[in-house]
Amino acid sequence: YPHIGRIIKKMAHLKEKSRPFTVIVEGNIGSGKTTFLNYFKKKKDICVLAEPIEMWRDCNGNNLLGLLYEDPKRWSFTFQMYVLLTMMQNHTLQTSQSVKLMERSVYSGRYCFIEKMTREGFISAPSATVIDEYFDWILKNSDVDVDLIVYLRTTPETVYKRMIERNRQEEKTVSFQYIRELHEIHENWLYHKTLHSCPAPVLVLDANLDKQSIVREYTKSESHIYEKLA
Ligand code: DGT
Repeated sequence: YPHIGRIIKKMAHLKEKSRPFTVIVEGNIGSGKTTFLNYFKKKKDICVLAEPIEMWRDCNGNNLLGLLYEDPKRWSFTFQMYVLLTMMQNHTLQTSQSVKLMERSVYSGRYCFIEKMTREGFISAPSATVIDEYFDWILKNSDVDVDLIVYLRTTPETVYKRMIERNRQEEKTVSFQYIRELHEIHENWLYHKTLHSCPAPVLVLDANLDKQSIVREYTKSESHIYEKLA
């Protein structure tokens, strides 16, 4: 039945075309992902999806982010499963706009945070297996494909200072060592490419700059994004 093969191919092609050009913005805690997203919010034809942090802070009245930092051993698994769900909701959200710009992704959930928590022993081996089964199922069965990763690259010192200054209640217990290790994981994943696989090409931006100069750095990503709007 060669014609069935042709129809399937055509459908796959149409499906491919109906997905917006999808960009995920990654980087350590405090690397400026929100500022980057806000810059693009003013642009036309871009669907900007911020990280669902407010959902993590209020899951039917429960502050999962707060619980996570209070008692990581007890709450990491619960928190990460919820992160994966809320990220999936952003990945699969339908939009008629040509570009979707997302803060973080199921990929950094798995490759950075779950990685870190498993290494720390906050997620036990059996629980990590459940997460991996779930994550693999997501990759195989849902459209979480991305076209470009913008990596906001920083030093751990810079982001630690920013995190202290912004004074988010839940992050009071986050140590410099935690930030440094998360930095190494991001570096190995997106810069040295020695950890896990990259789901798309990576554009690296210097995100150590202050608010005045950072916009110039952000504009470097515009040509990559705007050619998709043409
Ligand atoms: P920005 O705009 O670059 O300053 O971004 P942040 O720092 O607001 O956003 P992000 O995603 O780096 O971190 C928000 C908080 O949520 C932070 O305390 C780390 C935590 N977080 C984010 N994603 C995950 C995750 O998948 N697992 C864990 N354990 N924590 C996460």
